[in-house]
Amino acid sequence: MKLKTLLVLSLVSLVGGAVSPVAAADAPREVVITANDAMQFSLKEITAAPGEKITVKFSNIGKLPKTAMGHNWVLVKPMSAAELNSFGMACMKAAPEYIPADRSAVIAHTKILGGGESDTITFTAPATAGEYPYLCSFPGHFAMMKGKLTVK
Ligand SMILES: [Cu+2]
Repeated sequence: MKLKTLLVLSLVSLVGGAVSPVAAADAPREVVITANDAMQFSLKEITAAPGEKITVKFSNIGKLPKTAMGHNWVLVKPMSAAELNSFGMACMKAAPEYIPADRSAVIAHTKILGGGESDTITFTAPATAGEYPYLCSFPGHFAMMKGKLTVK
């Protein structure tokens, strides 16, 4: 009898331990992304649930100034590689933040950051499942600095 009680208690504590504390429904999930002087994002793939609130904590961990090696994080609507290329070209002409005046394709973006700077943004993931590209739109970077947010 005592053993049985003990077993039940251990089971309860096991189950309790396996369940991590659930964040409040409205609290955004935090995603940390860094970029460096070698033009690399630390994260190339992010997965989100449709409509999930996400906070991106983006940091440029490089040493170079923003005029030489600025980085941002720009999330866009689903598009082909050719369209993404055109978007990147349009960004190049949009100094100093490198976000085109026509923002219809832009879902969310951070500021352009120099070495040691960071920016935090919160956005709502699209309600439609799909692959949403992200890139750094600083001139010459998007070929190397890109990734995707998969909504499913
Ligand atoms: Cu960059």
